[in-house]
Amino acid sequence: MTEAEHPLDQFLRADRLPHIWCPGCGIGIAMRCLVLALEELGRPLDRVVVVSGIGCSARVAGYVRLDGFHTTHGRAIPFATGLKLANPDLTVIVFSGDGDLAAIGGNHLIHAARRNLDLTVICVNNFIYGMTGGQFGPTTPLSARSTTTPYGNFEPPFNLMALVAASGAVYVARWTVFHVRRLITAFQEAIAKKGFSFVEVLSPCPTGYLRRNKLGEAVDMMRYFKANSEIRHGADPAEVGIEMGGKLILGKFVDLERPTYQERMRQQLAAFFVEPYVEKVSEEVEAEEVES
Ligand SMILES: Cc1ncc(C[n+]2csc(CCOP(=O)(O)OP(=O)(O)O)c2C)c(N)n1
Ligand code: SF4
Repeated sequence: MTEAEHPLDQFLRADRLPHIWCPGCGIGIAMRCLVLALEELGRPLDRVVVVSGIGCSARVAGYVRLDGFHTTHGRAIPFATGLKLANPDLTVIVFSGDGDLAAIGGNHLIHAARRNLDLTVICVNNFIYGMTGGQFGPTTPLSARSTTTPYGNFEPPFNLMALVAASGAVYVARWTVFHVRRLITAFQEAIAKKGFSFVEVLSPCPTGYLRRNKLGEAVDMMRYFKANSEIRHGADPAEVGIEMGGKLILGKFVDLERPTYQERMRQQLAAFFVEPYVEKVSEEVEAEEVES
């Protein structure tokens, strides 16, 4: 098979390859799951946008052959919000790291969930700041070593599932890069979901996390994911925190309906303004396009 015949050619910017990821890094698996999810969903690709912040995970926005914004550190969600509000017909996917989304970008994360913006956020959680050399962050488990916690982390980490669920997300799920089929399905469900959906993807960072914690190679982490995962759909998000060396609770924890930011905005403004000051719902736009 030549390079030109690669089955994912349609989805990848070959001119941006080779990628920057270390051998054994899990981000590429997560990216592959995303493009397979998009392929199976069959959404028109010219209406799908991937937005990222900065980090190893964030590189995905530049590698996929879709409209993409590789934005500033922590600010993927504000850029994505602007895109969605300006063009409600777009499918807007944020793909970034745990540090980007939950540390510097943590405020944007909780408020996007509270507003129930119609976005899908895919968060690669490798428990560390990979790109900048393995500093600890808000998802680093207690006692884990990093370049900035050489004697072990003593800051309690965020349980991202509880954080986004409590903030108002309507779809909340966690898988690992070992569970590829489940991950593809979760991405499809999250993308199809109207409102704020969040998928946490546990992934090995052999360079910044595994080595420093003497956890072996990437394949050892995959074995760990396989042996220590328990699928518990519908589990209370507050009960699925991650501990160093502990059991990983995976599954779909939240899947509910509530009005999106734009639905509430339309409803509220329609009482005061007339078109074109009130945004049209996409079915109306499509109906007009067909008529004209
Ligand atoms: C405003 C700003 N602060 C800090 C940085 C440095 N920086 C770049 S990526 C990064 C963290 C990346 O970690 P994460 O989001 O977990 O992604 P990973 O590299 O692990 O995939 C940091 C702190 C930056 N680029 N901009
Ligand atoms: S530093 Fe870690 S997260 Fe970054 S590419 Fe290497 S293995 Fe992946």
